[in-house]
Amino acid sequence: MVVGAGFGGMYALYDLRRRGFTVRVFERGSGVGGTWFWNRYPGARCDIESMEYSYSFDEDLQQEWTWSQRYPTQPEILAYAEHVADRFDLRRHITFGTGVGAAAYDEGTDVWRVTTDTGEEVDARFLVLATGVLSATRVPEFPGLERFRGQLHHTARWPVDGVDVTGKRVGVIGTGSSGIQVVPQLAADAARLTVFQRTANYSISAENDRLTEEQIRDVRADYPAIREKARRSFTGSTVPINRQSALAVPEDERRAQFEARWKLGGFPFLGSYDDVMRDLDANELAAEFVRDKIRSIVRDPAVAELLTPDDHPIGSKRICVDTGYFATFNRSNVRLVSVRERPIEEITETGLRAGGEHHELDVLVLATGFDAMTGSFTRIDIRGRGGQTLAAKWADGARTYLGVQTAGFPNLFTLTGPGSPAVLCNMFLAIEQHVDWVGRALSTMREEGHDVIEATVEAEEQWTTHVDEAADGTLYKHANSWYVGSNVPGKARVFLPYAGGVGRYRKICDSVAEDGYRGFVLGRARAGTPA
Ligand code: NA7
Repeated sequence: MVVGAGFGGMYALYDLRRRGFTVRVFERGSGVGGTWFWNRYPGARCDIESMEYSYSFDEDLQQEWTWSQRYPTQPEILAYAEHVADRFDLRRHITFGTGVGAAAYDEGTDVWRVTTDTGEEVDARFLVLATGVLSATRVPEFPGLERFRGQLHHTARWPVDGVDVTGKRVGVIGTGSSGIQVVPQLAADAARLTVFQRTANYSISAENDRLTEEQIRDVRADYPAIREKARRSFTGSTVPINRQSALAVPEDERRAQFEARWKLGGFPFLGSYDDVMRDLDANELAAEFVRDKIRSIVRDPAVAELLTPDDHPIGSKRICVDTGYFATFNRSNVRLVSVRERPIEEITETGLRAGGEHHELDVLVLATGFDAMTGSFTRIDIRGRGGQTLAAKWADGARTYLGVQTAGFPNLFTLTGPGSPAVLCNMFLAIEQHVDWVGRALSTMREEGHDVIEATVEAEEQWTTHVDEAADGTLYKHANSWYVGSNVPGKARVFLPYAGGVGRYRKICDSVAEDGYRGFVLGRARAGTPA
């Protein structure tokens, strides 16, 4: 059984089915696409380039699908998901509109007993959670939220029919990637837009453009090599990192380099120099360059100062990639309200009170993020050996072996789970690698007469230590962010993804498989395969 029909679940279905397994998928949405099914807010766009942010498993697919822009929009990515579902005839094995509420491992039969929120009970030998890394939405407990009589929308639950804000007074809480993308779009239509910012964020202009026929042709001609290079790389991307140190070059040269990368747009800015993501002094030079850009774009110096990040290294939170975000604050209908020193006090029937002032609102948009990387797993009542819940096991921080399994939960696979590179690389690459690994493991087990696989506690402990050490060499721990779970009150502060490099991670996973699944115990189930 596979839970979720986003890009992870779709490829798991495709791969496991072609290996001859009987697969059933449950998806709570009414269609495929996962993240891109739910995040329909205006301006939603991927921050990875389209020709890389796509499946590589089928050569005809990657040759025939044509992306229109460098950074794909949500509608285009969703259209791609739907195309893949049709092309590979995936829908007949997906039950839509059905979430999985609970799953319990029966130690007597080595079977997962799964209960859906429509009341169905299904047994499965293997349970693959493809529930997404940024899918469990987070709504802060603002006093009075339930009283609000206007329209209330989380960016990741945006209505399919859209929201008409023409002539309306709109408030946005949150200035992460979602807030930064939605703000310019809402500002264009709303009568008044008020942005409630707690933490100023770095954002790099996307410099998005339409892809030319020549660009598409060049990538297609070289696709296999480009994909392979990405798989073996550190970041999962083919964008070159300048191997010089930012500290080793004269100031004018450094400025020219930052300027060139700024013009290139998006993530490549962080690769301006080799040490931007590793050395605080080098990082500060890049950060100051971006702060200067903000000051030069935003006309009101007081607003510019509020928008200028000062409490974390650039890139230590997921960098934002925007289209016209900072310039939006030059519009006369847009106001920035800092809720850093004086937090949001309450939501009222007609708006929001912050800093002693009441803001009248017709529409309130929550761009307040997700319980990332673990929330979509722990929100399901998953019980492994001895009835232990996954939520309880991970209460002090997620512990996994390779991010793909956790001890005490046999035959349960967490696709792109905590302890795997996941969000630190192109998600398609992460998904394909995990699904291929799981599929190969199940095929090998079938050949060898095994049907139970479980990570050992020792392997899990070693891997968890390794994940923690890998993060120590980076700047990620210097920020409060969803990478470390600090955006969710009460969540253990643990750096969740594996920061040791995508290529290295792949090699480790391959060597574990080649070594007879080192760190896993393989065995025979106590009862036959469930029907
Ligand atoms: P993020 O990046 O987690 O951003 C959430 C935003 O919401 C962030 O600015 C938060 O401020 C703000 N927030 C959260 N709670 C509050 C309260 N109580 N008061 C005021 N402001 C609040 O989520 P996104 O959806 O934007 O992006 C998630 C990822 O999706 C992104 O990184 C990309 O990879 C795609 P804070 O920074 O915590 O002060």
